[in-house]
Amino acid sequence: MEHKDISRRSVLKGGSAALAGLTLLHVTGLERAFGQSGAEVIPWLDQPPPNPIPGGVGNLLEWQQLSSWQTPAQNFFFVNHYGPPTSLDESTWRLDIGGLVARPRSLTLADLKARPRQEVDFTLECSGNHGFDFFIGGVGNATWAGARLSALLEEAGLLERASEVVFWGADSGALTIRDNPGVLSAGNTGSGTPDGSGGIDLTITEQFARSMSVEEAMNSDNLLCYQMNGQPLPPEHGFPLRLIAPGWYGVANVKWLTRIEVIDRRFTGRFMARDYVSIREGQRDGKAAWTFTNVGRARLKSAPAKVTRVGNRYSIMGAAWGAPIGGVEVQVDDGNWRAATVDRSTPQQSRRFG
Ligand SMILES: Nc1nc2c(c(=O)[nH]1)N[C@H]1C(S)=C(S)[C@@H](COP(=O)(O)O)O[C@H]1N2
Ligand SMILES: [Mo]
Repeated sequence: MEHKDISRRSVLKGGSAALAGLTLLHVTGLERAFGQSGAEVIPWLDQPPPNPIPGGVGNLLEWQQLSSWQTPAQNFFFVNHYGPPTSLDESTWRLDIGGLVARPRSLTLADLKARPRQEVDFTLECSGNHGFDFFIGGVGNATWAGARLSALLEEAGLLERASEVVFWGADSGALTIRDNPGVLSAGNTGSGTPDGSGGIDLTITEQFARSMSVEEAMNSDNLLCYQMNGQPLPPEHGFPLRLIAPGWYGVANVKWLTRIEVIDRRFTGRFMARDYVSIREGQRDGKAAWTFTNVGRARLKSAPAKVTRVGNRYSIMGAAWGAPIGGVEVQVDDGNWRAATVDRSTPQQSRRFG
């Protein structure tokens, strides 16, 4: 096969059942999964354009350099909406658990480390990955470790009317609440300034936050995570503590956690109700009807990572993640779909997420 015929659009198709995690796929046998010595990596013709927002998103995975199932922390992509917080000093940092709980808590990192340590292999992917030309490397696979969130929530004692758990990061930034001229919101005064056309702009400083229902938060897979690949969390990935919610898209995995707050209503902050909301047009009674979906649980995805050549033998290697993987088929251009060999020897998430 001529390598110029292989485009990244040759899709890998996944199935269901079995295990999750970043599962490696290989068309012609696993022994060369990451490329045999002497194998030549055939560069993709459709290289992504340069990253236009290097401050907000970076360290993107270079698929054709994939050489291990685990992404080293220093090569792990990051997405920072407000930039990393400047001063998170372990000696003064605390995790506060408050709101609708019987016993509010304020925990040090040592308190969290003294609890049973739980590990999980989890593929973290930004839900925006593949949504923009430059953004195809917003995914990585690591072994995360920390204390079980559910045990801490149980200790704090959720009050009966508790329905939602909010995870607050230490990072914050400016957010303009209403920037659409022409919208009149009666009674909206505060520090807002009339924009001259009936609308009112109000700029606030918002802290990064995401929420889950109590039921979702109590899932025993969720970690208050202080380690990545056996090392302390690096600053850009949330030191000293982040939420790791296996099965959820990146945005749910709040970094630089400082406060967990239990409330009795839906939390509608920026990253729940304004951003990370997908809008889809459908039909109802013959008319266009739009649905709004908050980004939540990850979907099954796959990607060809690299094509290598030894002599005139080509191998294709790729990955599938986001849901249990039953099987994978590969098609090169208009050729037949062919079954890929799925490497199940790589560490996998110990628990299926439901
Ligand atoms: N506090 C905080 N947590 C955050 C973010 C953020 O900007 N601030 N970005 C989220 C998004 S959108 C993604 S995709 C993941 C990325 O995690 P990483 O930067 O460790 O790869 O972190 C999530 N957690
Ligand atoms: Mo994200």
